[in-house]
Amino acid sequence: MFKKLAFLIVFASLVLVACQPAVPPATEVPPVAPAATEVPPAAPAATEPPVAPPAKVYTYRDMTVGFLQTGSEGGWRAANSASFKETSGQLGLKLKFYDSQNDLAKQVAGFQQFIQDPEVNVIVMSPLEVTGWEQVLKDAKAAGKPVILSDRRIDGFEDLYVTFIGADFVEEGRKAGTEMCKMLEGSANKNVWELVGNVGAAPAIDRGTGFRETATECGIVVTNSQTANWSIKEGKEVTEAWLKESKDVQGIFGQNDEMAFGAIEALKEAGLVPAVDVKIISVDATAGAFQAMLDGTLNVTVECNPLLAPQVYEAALAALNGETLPKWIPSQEGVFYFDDPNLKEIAAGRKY
Ligand code: GYE
Repeated sequence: MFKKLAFLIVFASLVLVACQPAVPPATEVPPVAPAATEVPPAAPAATEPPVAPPAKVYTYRDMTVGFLQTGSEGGWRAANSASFKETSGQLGLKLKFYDSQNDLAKQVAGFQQFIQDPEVNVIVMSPLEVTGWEQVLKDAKAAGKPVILSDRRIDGFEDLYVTFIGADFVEEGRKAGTEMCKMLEGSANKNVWELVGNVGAAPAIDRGTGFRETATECGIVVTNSQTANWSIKEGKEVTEAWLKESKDVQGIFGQNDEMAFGAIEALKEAGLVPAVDVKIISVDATAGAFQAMLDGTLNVTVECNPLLAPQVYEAALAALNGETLPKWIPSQEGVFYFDDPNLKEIAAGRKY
């Protein structure tokens, strides 16, 4: 009986299996491979450092620039400030513009303000003087805020700022010296008076160095040199004072256009003919200098380009994105002459 029963059970189960759909032998179905992107990365071997998430890629819209301007001392500075304000709008970045009113202590205070300001993520400065920046540069670095020097260099501490974008002031001075030599060729006396920018400023120091380098090669003697703080008024006053002492001057070197304009006024009032009796060279090549050349009262102007903002903002963005930049990005500049037959057209095409 038991045997019959056991036979029936085995026979029944064989029948049932046979009736089951044929199950392929279980092939190991790999787990549904998650979409390739879903394959979780193999956990890095314990030795590999965790992969840092990709760094934020900054755009101009992420940039808030704290800009420390020197002040508003003349045509060049006005064009430079306008370049920063207009270009920031075009690029869609936020600009915090600080006017240091040509006061070094105010400029340092503004710098500290931008270090503390949580919105500001990059600092741009046109340094009034070449020294006095060590502490604030160190503080900015500690705060993770890149610093870019615009227009004027400082002495040392290259490791504390990203780059300097601006002119070769020594070369500007050399150009002025070379041109003064040409104009005083054959002159019995070559006495030249120099109107200097604000004391301690890179362009004031370097233009003087460059001028002497080339001017002394043709026997020029700088018989008077004094600061006139980039201004027409002081340029006139200083020249008037010198003229009271002596009129034995064959050339005047104005380290910027405005001081040269002041000298022109003083010469006229002293009965001398500017650009004829006394040759005059300036630096900047602003619109006012072109007008003075067209009027025949200024002989030569050496260009110093104030439209630096596009290059500065480009460097600021690169710095925020961790790029390394050359320590100096020089601006391109020319020399312009009052006797250039195309002067009128050139003047008409100028942006500043
Ligand atoms: O020559 C002068 C201005 O820093 C290059 O500053 C600039 C100088 C410029 O006051 O006009």
